[in-house]
Amino acid sequence: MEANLESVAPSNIVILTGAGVSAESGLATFRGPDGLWEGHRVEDVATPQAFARDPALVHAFYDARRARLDEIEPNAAHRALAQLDLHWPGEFLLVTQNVDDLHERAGSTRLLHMHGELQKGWCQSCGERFAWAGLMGEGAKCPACDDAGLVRPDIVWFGEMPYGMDRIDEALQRCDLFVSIGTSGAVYPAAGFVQTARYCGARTLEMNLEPSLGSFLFDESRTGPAGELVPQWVEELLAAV
Ligand code: BV8
Repeated sequence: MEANLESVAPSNIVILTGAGVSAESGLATFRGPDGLWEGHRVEDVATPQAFARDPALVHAFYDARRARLDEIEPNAAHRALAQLDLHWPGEFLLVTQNVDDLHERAGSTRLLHMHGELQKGWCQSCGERFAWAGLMGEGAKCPACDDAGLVRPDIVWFGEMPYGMDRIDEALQRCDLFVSIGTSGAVYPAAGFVQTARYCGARTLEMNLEPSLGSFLFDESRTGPAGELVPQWVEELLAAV
């Protein structure tokens, strides 16, 4: 008698989050109604070419977003995911496309920022990466090599390789539940994770304010605000542990 997959509790979980999980904390998502990103076209602020063309604009864009972090708090979705991380006995990896620090501040530890972090810098002179809290601007000095003017935000821009891809692939191949939360499914390779998970036999669940571009790829799709859906789902899951 084959076990009904629905009744089998998952053991290894991979979760992918996007800008939608931070929306209820007050952070703008990337594709607002005007398609602009805080008033900018993505190609003007989130590519290496944009940085080479106008470093002052790109630094101002990231300095403003980094400063915003002091004004916001994690929301119920971040807190529920941190609780799941804390209490889940099996393998667990939260992969976020977000560059804010809300998952950490809610208590998540098994966490990977595949697109980098607002609160990190990267020296183009010595290659070191380091914590960065305040304004960076064009003349920032590297804390490792002291060179000034060659520090950039440690953010993965379009056309750059996301971080942790080997670890993510390994986790996707081992997971039996993949959950996507608050992402439009517009950006690769993150938008392709659901296909890898399905190919490796995992069940797939999407929770999003509206069906994403890849909704048809998910076994189950729940629509609504993450701040409501995620705590409900975590409660369901932990009740079965
Ligand atoms: C790569 C950091 C290859 C910046 C980001 C041509 C040339 C080069 C590459 C490409 C190319 N054509 C295509 C590509 C690939 C490209 C790509 O996918 N482009 C897209 C636009 C087609 N990808 C890349 O370039 C990636 N790198 O491919 O490298 C390579 C290979 C070898 C060697 C070198 C390189 C790198 C992509 C990373 C770019 N950086 N972020 C920053 O943050 O400042 S991406 C950016 O978009 C953010 O990280 C964001 O997370 C991500 C995706 O957006 P979402 O998170 O999904 O946000 P969005 O607003 O779109 O959606 C929010 C969703 O939430 C919505 O669905 C909404 O309904 C929902 N929502 C709203 N409120 C709520 C909610 N849900 C629940 N509750 C709510 N309350």
